[in-house]
Amino acid sequence: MSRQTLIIAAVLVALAGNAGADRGLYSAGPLDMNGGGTYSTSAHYAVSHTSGQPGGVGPVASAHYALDDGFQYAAFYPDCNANGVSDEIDIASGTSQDCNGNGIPDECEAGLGPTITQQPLSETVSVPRPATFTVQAAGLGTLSYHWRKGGQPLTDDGRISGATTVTLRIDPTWMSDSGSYNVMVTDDCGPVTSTPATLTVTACPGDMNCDGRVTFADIDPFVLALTSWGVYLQHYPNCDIMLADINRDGYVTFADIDPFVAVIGRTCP
Ligand SMILES: [Ca+2]
Ligand SMILES: [Ca+2]
Ligand SMILES: [Ca+2]
Ligand SMILES: [Ca+2]
Repeated sequence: MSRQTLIIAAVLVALAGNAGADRGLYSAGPLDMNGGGTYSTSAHYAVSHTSGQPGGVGPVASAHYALDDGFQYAAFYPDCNANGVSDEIDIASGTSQDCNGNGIPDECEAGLGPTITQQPLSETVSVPRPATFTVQAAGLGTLSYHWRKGGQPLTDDGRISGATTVTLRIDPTWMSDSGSYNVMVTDDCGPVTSTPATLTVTACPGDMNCDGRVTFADIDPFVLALTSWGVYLQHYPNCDIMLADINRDGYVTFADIDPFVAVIGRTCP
């Protein structure tokens, strides 16, 4: 075998990046890519490094080796994460994760995680009618969901259900539920976040307790809104004091009393 450098790809890929373990007996396959060498494809050769540690910068790195007869070659191997170690060894040793099993370390892949096939849609509801958001997604393994409002994770309570399912439901709604919602969907390869959907909760003027109707029960909160702004907010934090601005002049004043009386008995849309 003449002393020259060949490029060896496949057979020695698994050797690269692990200097101590590289020494040993290997079969050299049909590797004479420049045609200059002749050697047995069945013989075994002792392998040793000739240029120190394998190294290089991704996506491909190389290591130089010598066979026991002094034959030189370089082994090239995928090194997408540029750590000087074969990506195959990275994955086998647990240095890198390969959630989708395609042999490429996760840190080298963009767009991992589920695909959202149906984004949640914005919605407008009249208080206290229920609101729902739904998402559909596909991914690897078991999918999990977590809905968020304004980026803050939601948890199920007396009004909110399905916070960790495909469908979020808020029943009854409050005016304070208005805002931006999205859902984080996670599969074996990690999370993705849906586009935001806006919930708009409306109420009709005069519905001072936000129960969906204007009745005698709204008189006391109307008076509170008129006389004691702070006490109203304290008692009806999830409603809207500006619902007392029946004449829509931007202020809650005595001028709203007559229009308020006129809407008592009204059913909101
Ligand atoms: Ca690597
Ligand atoms: Ca992968
Ligand atoms: Ca009411
Ligand atoms: Ca007014």
